[in-house]
Amino acid sequence: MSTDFNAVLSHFDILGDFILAERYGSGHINDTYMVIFNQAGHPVRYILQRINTNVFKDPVSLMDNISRVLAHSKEKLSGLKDATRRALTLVKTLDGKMYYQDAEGSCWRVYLFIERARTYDVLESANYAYQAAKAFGSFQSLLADIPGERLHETIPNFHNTPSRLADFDKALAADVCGRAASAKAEIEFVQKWRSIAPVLLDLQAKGEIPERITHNDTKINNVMLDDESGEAICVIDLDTIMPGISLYDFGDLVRTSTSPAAEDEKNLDKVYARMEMFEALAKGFLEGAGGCLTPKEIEMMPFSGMLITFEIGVRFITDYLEGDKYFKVKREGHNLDRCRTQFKLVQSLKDQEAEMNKIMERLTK
Ligand code: ADP
Ligand code: GN1
Ligand code: MG
Repeated sequence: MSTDFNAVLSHFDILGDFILAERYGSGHINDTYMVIFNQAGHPVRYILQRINTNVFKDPVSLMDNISRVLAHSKEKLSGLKDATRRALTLVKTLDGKMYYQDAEGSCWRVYLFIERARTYDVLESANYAYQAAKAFGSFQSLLADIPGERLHETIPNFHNTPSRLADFDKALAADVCGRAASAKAEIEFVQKWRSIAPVLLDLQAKGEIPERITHNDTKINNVMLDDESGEAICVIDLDTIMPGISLYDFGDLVRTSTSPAAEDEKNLDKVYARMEMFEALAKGFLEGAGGCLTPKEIEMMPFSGMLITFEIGVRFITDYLEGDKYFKVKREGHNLDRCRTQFKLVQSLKDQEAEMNKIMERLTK
């Protein structure tokens, strides 16, 4: 069914005349559109998103988290030049709400468009990796003193790797699409590696690593880099901000920035972990977090890259087995291709574990 964008946008407090809306970005979850309004003769862009309520079942709590995080960010940025490029800004609806729910039940939100900056799906420069990790590290320290109650868990057990494995086991046993036979090697990989799943949660349960407020989706295309300076100016995609472990955020940076290949690359020879990227990420994250990480958290940074890459690989193969119900797919076998790159990267990280530990020693002495 085609969307009447003019009608949806008429509920938001935006000046001028609607010109166009087009699909934007490469996120796997929400429907994102770049929209243009004519304001006094100038084209002004906004980001319009339909929240994926199949994934985020409670949009009220979700938007409550985001509003609180953004209010806190704005307070910390107050007085800084360019504050509206350094944190997302929600455009309210005409009746003062943070999102609009249409007659079909779809939930829509609008952000100011951050101009003269962009996201990358694959990184080429170690400086960008450093910048991005520094931004996510300082984002985590920014969240440390958010006032009020504990944030809502927008997706319960989001980074609970054992629970992701339990979902995989169920999907494999059911094999509803008859696809298990085409993923034999990947299924074997899961079985071989599954013992790493509880490591971080066990450390947390023993009190050896703390709960923090984390972003939980620090995929490299969830931070905007300034076109001119290359500085990571704005952390975006705030839907999964909730209590977590700092290593989830570092691990996902390793997953999405160390390989020179796309997440869905078919030629696995192109997928491997670049140690200069790992080093840049570790340096940036340590600096950004501003000394708030504990020795145990720092020690586990190399491991976290393997764990999160494994976990997302497990989620991709689970979705493949279940018939591509969660992640957006563009081709046959897309989720299996994604799973394969993840497992190849896990192995490459494992092969270079000693090197990663040496890098950490160098950075922390
Ligand atoms: P998803 O949850 O589907 O990944 P995102 O919130 O990450 O959705 O948005 C998808 C893409 O849209 C981002 O990777 C980024 O390129 C672009 N984007 C999102 N918000 C903005 C913004 N405020 N200004 C400019 N581009 C944005
Ligand atoms: C999804 O929304 P996006 O594309 O930034 C997913 C992440 C996965 C990632 C894999 C809410 O992230 O958890 O790691 O795809 N987001 C959600 O690329 O499930
Ligand atoms: Mg995203």
